[in-house]
Amino acid sequence: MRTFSVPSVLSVLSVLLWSCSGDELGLDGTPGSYVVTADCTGAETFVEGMEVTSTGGYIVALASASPAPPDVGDNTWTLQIRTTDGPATGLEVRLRPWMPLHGHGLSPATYAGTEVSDGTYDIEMFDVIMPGLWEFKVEIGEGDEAVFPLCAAG
Ligand SMILES: [Cu+2]
Repeated sequence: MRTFSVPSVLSVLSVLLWSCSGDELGLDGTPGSYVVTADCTGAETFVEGMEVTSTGGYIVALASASPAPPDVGDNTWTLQIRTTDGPATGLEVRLRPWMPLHGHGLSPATYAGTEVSDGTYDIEMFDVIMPGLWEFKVEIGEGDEAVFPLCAAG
């Protein structure tokens, strides 16, 4: 049986926790136990149906999210996209989650939207890997995006 000294285990944990910079570390009161605190500065409050206007002028509504609000783990979203004339059909839609504080996204980087009815797009399941502020970028075609900055509390 192998044994590990407490200091060596702690130093390995520290390296792991620090390897994704931007998290605040703090003792939770238990010796040798660390808590990663999610930094959600800049996030908007999640509201089902919340809307963002894309750079190209589409109105993108986050019609439903599971879980709600979005959180660490598997997430599924339904978007409703429209213009002032009505539902926007036939769009190429994908979601690109991005963690601005750490400069990384997910793997795979994007998640396709499938139009299930006029202007309604289901986003394939995506797995949010860590807590904190995420910029959920809805990309429409090329060069048009709407960004939902939301907190994954973890
Ligand atoms: Cu990160």
